[in-house]
Amino acid sequence: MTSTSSTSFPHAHSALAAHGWDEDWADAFAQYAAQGLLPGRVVRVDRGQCDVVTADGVVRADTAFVTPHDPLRVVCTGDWVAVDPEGGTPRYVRTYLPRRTAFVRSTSSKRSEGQILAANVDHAIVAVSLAAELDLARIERFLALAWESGAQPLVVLTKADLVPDPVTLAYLVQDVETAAPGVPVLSVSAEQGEGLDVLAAVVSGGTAVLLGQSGAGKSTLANALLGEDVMGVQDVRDVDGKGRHTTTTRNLLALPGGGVLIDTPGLRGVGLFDAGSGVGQVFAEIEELAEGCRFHDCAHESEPGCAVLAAIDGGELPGRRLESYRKLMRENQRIVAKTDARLRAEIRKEFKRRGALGKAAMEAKRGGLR
Ligand SMILES: Nc1nc2c(ncn2[C@@H]2O[C@H](COP(=O)(O)OP(=O)(O)OP(=O)(O)O)[C@@H](O)[C@H]2O)c(=O)[nH]1
Ligand SMILES: [Mg+2]
Ligand SMILES: [Zn+2]
Repeated sequence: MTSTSSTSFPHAHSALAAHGWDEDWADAFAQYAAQGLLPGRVVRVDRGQCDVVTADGVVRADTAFVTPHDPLRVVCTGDWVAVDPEGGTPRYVRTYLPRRTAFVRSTSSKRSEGQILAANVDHAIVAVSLAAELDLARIERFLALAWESGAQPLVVLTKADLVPDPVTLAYLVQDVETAAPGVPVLSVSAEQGEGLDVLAAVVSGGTAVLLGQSGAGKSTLANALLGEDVMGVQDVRDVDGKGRHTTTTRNLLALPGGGVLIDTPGLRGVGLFDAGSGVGQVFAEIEELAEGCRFHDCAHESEPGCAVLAAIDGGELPGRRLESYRKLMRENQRIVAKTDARLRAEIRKEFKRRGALGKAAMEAKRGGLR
């Protein structure tokens, strides 16, 4: 029988502590500890099963008991879970603890469904390769999801060794900064070890997730932070720097200097999923300016007294920012409307079903009286 004290903080095994276990998680887990279940953190998910790091080491566990229908309620990398204390392989995940943060994107533009990419993340690192031309709109999109997740975003410009001129590099960093208010922007070179100390300091506290396109250099960074080659890395093949999806699963790794890192497969695109407040944070300066518009529902198109347009005219706000803001806001509204429509349809169906049940029950009763 597992004693509950062995799973409660601060007596928890160092393997759990190294993976982010703290007093609050121990409190949230107390009810499951009382049932003799083991706490663990999901380090990888793979077709209905997952690897969970526990005080007894990594165990393989099946997720069948945990809500399989709602894609946002499936177990994902970074989750804290309760697993069976003993049994064969795989054991079972009985539940997961309420998430502190969750990085969610929409799976495709046709179906407004959310897909959860990582849970319980403190730092969302958007990795962007300096080997290709900067795409600020793409960075803004990633940042919207990052803010929405509840994590603190960070942009890491990788492969800085490919931009040998320091002045050019400084301009590139500045460009990204204008697209990322409130977000630290770092340039690093895993090749030359530059900027890695700063990044290591950021990720040494809490859990960080590496996001970005394939070939951005995420796994190379993960290896550099780990101090050993754990993640596979492959040469970028195409001339456009898009790479070829070397990493195929999301992997959670404990760092030697403290902190936890999740390396993810490259994302071709990230669709917004109910990320209205995230978009607002990415364009904080526009939302701030908008408070000075004459009309509170100003669309910043041609209205008189528009403070946003005035800022563009005055050269303080790049027109590109307003365009990008509009585009992401519109996209988000479409997704939200679609989700609402789907929810409404589901509720209607549920009412109909209940209505039918009620009618059947009434008829059965009448039949019984007859
Ligand atoms: N010059 C240079 N190349 C780098 C640097 N970091 C990574 N690369 C190269 O970029 C290519 C892709 O790196 P990966 O780390 O596999 O990229 P990834 O983001 O993990 O890619 P996916 O797993 O497909 O998402 C490899 O050829 C790396 O050697 C760097 O600092 N400088
Ligand atoms: Mg990779
Ligand atoms: Zn306006």
